[in-house]
Amino acid sequence: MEPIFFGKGIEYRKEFANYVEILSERLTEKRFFHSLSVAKEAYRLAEKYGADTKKAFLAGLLHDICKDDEPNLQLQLLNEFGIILDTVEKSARKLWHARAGAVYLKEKLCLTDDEIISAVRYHTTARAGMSLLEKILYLADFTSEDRDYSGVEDMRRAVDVSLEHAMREALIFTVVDLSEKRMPIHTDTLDAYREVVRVSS
Ligand code: DGI
Ligand code: FE
Ligand code: FE
Repeated sequence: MEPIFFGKGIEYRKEFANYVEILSERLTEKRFFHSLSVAKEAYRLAEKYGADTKKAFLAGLLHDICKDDEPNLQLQLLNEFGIILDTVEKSARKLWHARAGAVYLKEKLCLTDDEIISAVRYHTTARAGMSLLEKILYLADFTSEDRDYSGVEDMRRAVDVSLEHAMREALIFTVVDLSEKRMPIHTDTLDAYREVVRVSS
């Protein structure tokens, strides 16, 4: 099962058939559908906000490429390429797939586009000073058609208002959600939050 693509998304789906094939082998059916849905949404947002639609599609497609790998396999990949995890990353294995994904794309799939690799790296935590492509991937992951968490409709409305507004809402949502679950929050997430949520006088 795949989402229905529109416009140039149809061409990109064909152009990246090799990557889609790799994903279909690496991911569960649900995660595979999610990845294609994020590609579709990232393409839509790129068109709306003037980013490179092809890069956005590809970043969406590949962003969770390591998500269904065993945690130990993800760690092994990170070790193999000399990635040192910080304290929060060590304790939160959900953060590993973003770092592993970036390494996998560069080292295993020989992807050379640093903008896409960086968007994948920061798609889970966000960070301060994000590029347009990084924001688009981060938000597409929140608003893709397969998402059904409570609050998703608000986020879909926010993303059509402006990227700035949506980033603010998404980061507030994340910080509240992680705090309620008593989870450690990564420094990059807190830096991103501080950047977009400022005291108004
Ligand atoms: O991979 P997806 O499920 O599509 O989405 P994602 O890459 O945004 O991952 C979301 C998960 O990552 C969710 O379970 C919360 C977790 N997460 C995101 N930021 C942080 C975090 N976990 C911790 N402990 N700290 C964070 O800053
Ligand atoms: Fe992810
Ligand atoms: Fe995702």
